[in-house]
Amino acid sequence: KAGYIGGKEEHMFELMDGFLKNDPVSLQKDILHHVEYTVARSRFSFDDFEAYQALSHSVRDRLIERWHDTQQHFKKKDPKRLYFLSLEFLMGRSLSNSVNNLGIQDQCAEALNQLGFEYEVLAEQEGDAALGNGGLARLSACQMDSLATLDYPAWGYGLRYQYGLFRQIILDGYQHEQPDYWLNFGNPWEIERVHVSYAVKFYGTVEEEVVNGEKCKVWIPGETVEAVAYDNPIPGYGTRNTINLRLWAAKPSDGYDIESYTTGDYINAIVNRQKAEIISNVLYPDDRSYQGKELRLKQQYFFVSASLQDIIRRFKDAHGNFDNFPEKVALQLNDTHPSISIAELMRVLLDEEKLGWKKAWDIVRQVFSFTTHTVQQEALEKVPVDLFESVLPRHLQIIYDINFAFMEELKAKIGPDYARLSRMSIVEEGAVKNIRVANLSIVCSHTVNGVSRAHSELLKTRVFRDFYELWPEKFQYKTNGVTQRRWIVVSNPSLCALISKWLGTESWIRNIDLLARLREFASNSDLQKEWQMVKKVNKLRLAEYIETMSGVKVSLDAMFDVQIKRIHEYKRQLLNILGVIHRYDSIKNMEKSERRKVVPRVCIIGGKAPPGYEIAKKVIKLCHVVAETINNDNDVGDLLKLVFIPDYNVSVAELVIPGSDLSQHISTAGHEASGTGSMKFLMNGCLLLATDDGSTNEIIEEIGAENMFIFGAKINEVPTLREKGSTVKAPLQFARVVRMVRDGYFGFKDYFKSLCDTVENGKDFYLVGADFASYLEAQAAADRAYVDKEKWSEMSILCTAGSGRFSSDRTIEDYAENTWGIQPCKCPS
Ligand code: Z15
Repeated sequence: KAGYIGGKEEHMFELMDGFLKNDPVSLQKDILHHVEYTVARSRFSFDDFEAYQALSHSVRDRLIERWHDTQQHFKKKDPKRLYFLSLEFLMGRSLSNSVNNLGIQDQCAEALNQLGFEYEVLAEQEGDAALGNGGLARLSACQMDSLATLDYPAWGYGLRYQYGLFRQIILDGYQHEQPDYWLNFGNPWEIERVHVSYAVKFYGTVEEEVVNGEKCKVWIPGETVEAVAYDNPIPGYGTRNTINLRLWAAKPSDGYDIESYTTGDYINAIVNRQKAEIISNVLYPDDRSYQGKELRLKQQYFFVSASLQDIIRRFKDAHGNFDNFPEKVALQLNDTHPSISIAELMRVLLDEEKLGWKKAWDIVRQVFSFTTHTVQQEALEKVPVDLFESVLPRHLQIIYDINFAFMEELKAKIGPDYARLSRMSIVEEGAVKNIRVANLSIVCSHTVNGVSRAHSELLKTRVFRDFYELWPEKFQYKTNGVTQRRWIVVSNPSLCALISKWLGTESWIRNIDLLARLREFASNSDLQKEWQMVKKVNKLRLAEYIETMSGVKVSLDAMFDVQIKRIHEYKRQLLNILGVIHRYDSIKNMEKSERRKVVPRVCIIGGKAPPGYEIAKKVIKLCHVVAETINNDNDVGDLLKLVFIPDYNVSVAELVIPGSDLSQHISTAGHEASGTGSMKFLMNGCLLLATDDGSTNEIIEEIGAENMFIFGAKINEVPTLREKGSTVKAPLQFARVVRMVRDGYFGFKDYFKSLCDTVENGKDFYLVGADFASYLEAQAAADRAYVDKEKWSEMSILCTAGSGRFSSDRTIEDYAENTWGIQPCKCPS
């Protein structure tokens, strides 16, 4: 066999001299090797970035070894595998995460030290991989970490965007977008697989043919694009298992000759072929408004088609027919974005594998599980039928056939309730006919998951009520979680060390339930002092960052109050800013003597507005002008600062979260499906100021409402409050702060008019005014609590101690057991 010299495995090991070693000297040798031969710099002169590159390549080598072993082991055992399909993964940085999961941080630090470099400084050289928008995308990344750590035989599949989420530049307080050139300096964390590539087809026509006396449909595509695999190894923590995130890039296919009669023809032909790459060029930057764009549909189908070809090839390598496909393959749909894979699998089984409708359908409905991340009707994807027909004509037919069968089945069950039938149909009739991708996903999946308990209730009673009544057994929920490896161990090393010291073990990094044992020590004054020290160190780091980014000096004695997330009206950054204005106004109106009682605050806001979302962009501008006024007012001084942190992303979050005292999760009840930011703050001992939305009530169960600041309308109160509209009296303070903005206290009067209009004159869809009074009360309660340092520390410790349920390890185990039916498959070390 090729590669085996003399067919002896032992000899292979001799030649390789065993595996790469992780002692400092071996690491040092490898780093220098990569400086010379990979980075091609002299080992006598290289800078921090080049050292980062060389270190990364050394780590990458170790990942590749483990990756090979893991894949080999999976192949041998042939377990049921999970394929996690997602159009977005927000991986952030890889070096620190990989080094931590491999358990070689101290050795790397020592190796670098002797070469005159500092590990932490090198880790900072890395830019983020931001192939996603927000919560949904970071959730995928956290789940990949848990899948690897828990030894599950899983693969991630997605798209390798040339440009990730835009860079946010703030000029004069306005957001501007710049392309994210993340690949310009090379990417050591991916392995290009030029030989793993598949043809993906678009457009064309469908014809009927008779093959062996049987009628069948043949798709004659009009365009072919090549999908090339890029593998991103995902190392587990405390295990050799290293799984794969395979991302597809579009390349022109080399299948056709070019016939040209002039030089111009020839040049144009090449240039046109190059346009194929557009498909994987850029990530769509608004995560919940879909405009029925052709490119978006092509992105979805492109990654899904390549992934399924890859999955089916792997399956066929080990199995003679499709009988046990459902026992070997679980396909997870991360939101509706990859749902075209349902029609694609059906098409492959029907048209290519010739299994016949019944058998194909039987397989399809056993393999897909679908997770939805939203409660908002308008966030549910729809694809215009015309568009579908032009890009994927055969898939449209298949969807029609699925829908026909479904409608028949439904009619037989519920009778001629046409209103309901039309609500549940996969095809939306009307002026513009649409495919309802969510309906397709529900009909064809064996399980529909929500992302928190409250979300699941809303799915059952509102969003997908008709479907729940038809198939109650399909509906489950898995409350989201985040990985403690990144969100404590990597981003908050001092807290990590402190936790391990008090628990007397590091096992909580794999077994998060152990965190609960911190409760025992919550009132221990030694722990409290050390806990405060850790917070102080992290606040210092954050304060330095704030000063560099915005020039504002902040006091470490102030409470750091943080809201970082995408900017959306429903997340109510406006409520936060109006609250800050109220605080400012109150301080201004105080006697000097009264001011001494004010608890100093640093209010920190960060997040990106979707480029086309005007109101969200105005919120950013408002934050800047209010900050300008407050931060330069000598009456206020250190009592209040407001800062906007530009270009919020995963690595900024890693810096900000550990340095926060209080964090805000203040969406209008019934709008945030889960929220995962809150979980990261909890793990880091930050108190939450939150509405009863998304996963908040599950957090309350773990932490206790007495250790949180909960306010605002409850989910069930929201519809009534909305109906009452203008008759709900917003408090006087609310009218006053909105008036300040309207009257131009902070300037830009005309510009902010439309923003103010969203919360006044009976509109206020997101109930900013209705919740304002209770918001201020919750803020006041936070002030009172902050004054008592011991009490605050105890609450903070209890937050960390109670955060265990919100580890993605728990989420993934639940999925494995109750949705995917997969077992761990541990690679021997
Ligand atoms: C997104 O980040 C989320 C939902 C979506 O429908 C889209 Cl398109 C993007 C978020 C939810 O808003 C958030 O509540 C949830 O925690 C997160 O997905 C992960 O489930």
